[in-house]
Amino acid sequence: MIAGYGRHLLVEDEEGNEFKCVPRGRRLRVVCGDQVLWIPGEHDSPAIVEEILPRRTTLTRPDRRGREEVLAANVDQLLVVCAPKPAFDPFIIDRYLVAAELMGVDAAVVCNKQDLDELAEAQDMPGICKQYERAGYPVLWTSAKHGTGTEQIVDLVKGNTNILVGQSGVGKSSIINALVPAADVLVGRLSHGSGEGRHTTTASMLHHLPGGGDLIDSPGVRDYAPHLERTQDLSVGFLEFRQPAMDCHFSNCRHLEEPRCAVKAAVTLGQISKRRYRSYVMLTRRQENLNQDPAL
Ligand SMILES: Nc1nc2c(ncn2[C@@H]2O[C@H](COP(=O)(O)OP(=O)(O)OP(=O)(O)O)[C@@H](O)[C@H]2O)c(=O)[nH]1
Ligand SMILES: [Mg+2]
Ligand SMILES: [Zn+2]
Repeated sequence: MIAGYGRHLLVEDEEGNEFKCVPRGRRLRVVCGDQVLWIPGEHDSPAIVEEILPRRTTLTRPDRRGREEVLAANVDQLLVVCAPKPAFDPFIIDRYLVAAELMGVDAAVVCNKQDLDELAEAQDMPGICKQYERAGYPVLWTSAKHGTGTEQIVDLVKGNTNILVGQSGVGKSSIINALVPAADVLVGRLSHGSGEGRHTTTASMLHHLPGGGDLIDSPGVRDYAPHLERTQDLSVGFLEFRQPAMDCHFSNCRHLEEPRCAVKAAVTLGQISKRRYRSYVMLTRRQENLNQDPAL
């Protein structure tokens, strides 16, 4: 499935022909990236999606009632886009990276709008993004406006399915337009008052890149957290904790109040960023609160 607007789906067959489809029944929730079984419609009616094939990976978030909502399926890599404007928010990046680790897929950070570099320095964006590099993630510096740095994205996405995620207004759709000229996706200005994005993209859409690989444009968020299971070990979501965690005194150490914790020692020594550790603690508290309030 390459795009969906409510019950109106756009499905592509193996030859690349696109078909308008509707799902069979109300319960079938098809998402971008899904592989589906479908049958042609009779006369002028749309084709019908009968079944969703098993999903290799799912990108999720909790819905309003705290249940798992799938945002996209079968992606191999998350490209987390950030920018100096709208206001840089590294906690959102951290949470997408946790989602990638829990999904078992690759992730990279794309720092867009580098043509606005004087703002970037003011907001500590370069320093924080270099920490992601130290943690083990590829970090790309791009300007979708000038088309600079975007060729690194081409290399990174070759041969697999990727999704652009991040705050509204950071330039996800602009990156698509820079890489797929024929796409001509609508981009939106930031709002004058708040400087936030305006949620211009309202549905995910998959694009084929001329150089190979698929790239899904997704609607921007104000905040993001993956759907969490109560018992999940969230420290696996922080790549740079893994090595030191092997030296914790307790093998089931959660790196919170436990004595002789090698992760906390690495934070004290400056080998792990304090901000990333705080982010881990915040997400762990959120998981603990799930028992009291499933809507969190
Ligand atoms: N200066 C500058 N502006 C950019 C760059 N990339 C995008 N923009 C601008 O940022 C604004 C938002 O861009 P979009 O591509 O719509 O952002 P988005 O992430 O797709 O936003 P949503 O669809 O709301 O999630 C537009 O005014 C773009 O022209 C860039 O590299 N430099
Ligand atoms: Mg967009
Ligand atoms: Zn520990």
